[in-house]
Amino acid sequence: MSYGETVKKVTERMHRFPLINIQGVPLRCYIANNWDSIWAFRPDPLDILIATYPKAGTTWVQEIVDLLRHNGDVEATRTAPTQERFPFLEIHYPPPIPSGLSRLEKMNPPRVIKTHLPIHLVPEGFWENKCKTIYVARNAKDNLVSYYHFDKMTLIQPEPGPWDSYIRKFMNGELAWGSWYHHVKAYWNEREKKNILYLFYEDMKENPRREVERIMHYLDLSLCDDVISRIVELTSFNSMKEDPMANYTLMPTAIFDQSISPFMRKGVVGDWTNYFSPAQNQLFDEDYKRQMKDVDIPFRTKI
Ligand code: PPS
Repeated sequence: MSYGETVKKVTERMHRFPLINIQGVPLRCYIANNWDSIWAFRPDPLDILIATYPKAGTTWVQEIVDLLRHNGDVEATRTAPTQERFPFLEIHYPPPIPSGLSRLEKMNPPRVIKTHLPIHLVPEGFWENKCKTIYVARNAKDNLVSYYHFDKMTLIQPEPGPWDSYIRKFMNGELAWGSWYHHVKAYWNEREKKNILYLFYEDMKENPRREVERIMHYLDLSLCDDVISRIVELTSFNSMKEDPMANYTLMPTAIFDQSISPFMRKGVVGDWTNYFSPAQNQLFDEDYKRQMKDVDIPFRTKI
């Protein structure tokens, strides 16, 4: 099939897919309908898992990990776009776009695997095989703003609807991949037992070098100072925004319409202040206290 024919076929089959609950978690129907094969996936002990609630900094950490594993050699990492280099465990699309599982089958370990699944839906093999797992969390308000823009431009996600109702859907755990609150809490509670490196987007913005070094140590790597500096530079927001291998511009527009909102949108901490009205902020804060009362995770909404 020619590229043009593939694009046409893809475009015809894409639409805003409904969500279906899997164990209380709303997932795109294509993921839910393939749930058994996702759950049965067995990773290799050398595979690395990058787990996040959507829009928390996945792509950024993927790029850092890839460069760390290749000693900062950009020629070795910029060989393919993000979605090809880092198989997305649970993703399924209408054919002919390959699923995460089919990409995984074609790659040899160690693979750097992306997931947005909450921890109770991550296939057991990751924990049995003691795979290294990096979790990135982002403060709820910025995460929500980023997700809102993403849902506008991702033409296979449910329609985000008006901003006010979107906030409520977020608070109620009704968005794809479910509750942000449950997600960040469950990984937090398991981080020591499962040896998960738990990172914060805000820490990465505040001091990227420190966080790159933390990732490096967690992966049992040791790179020289110059290479670390180079990786910090290559994974800055501005560098990645310009890099077609990292900015998702090679994703079909039938899936990501970046004319609506770019994937690499702003990349800042505190953008939520441009969106929440005082009343929305108060409602959100009161609900946040209720939902997060059983845990003390040091989230920051400004740096
Ligand atoms: S996804 O679709 O869930 O995989 O998205 P994800 O990569 O988790 O999150 C996208 C947001 O992360 C921002 N981003 C970055 N911020 C700072 N520095 C770097 N290098 C970087 N790379 C990606 C991206 O801009 C999205 O956030 P917003 O707030 O929408 O800009």
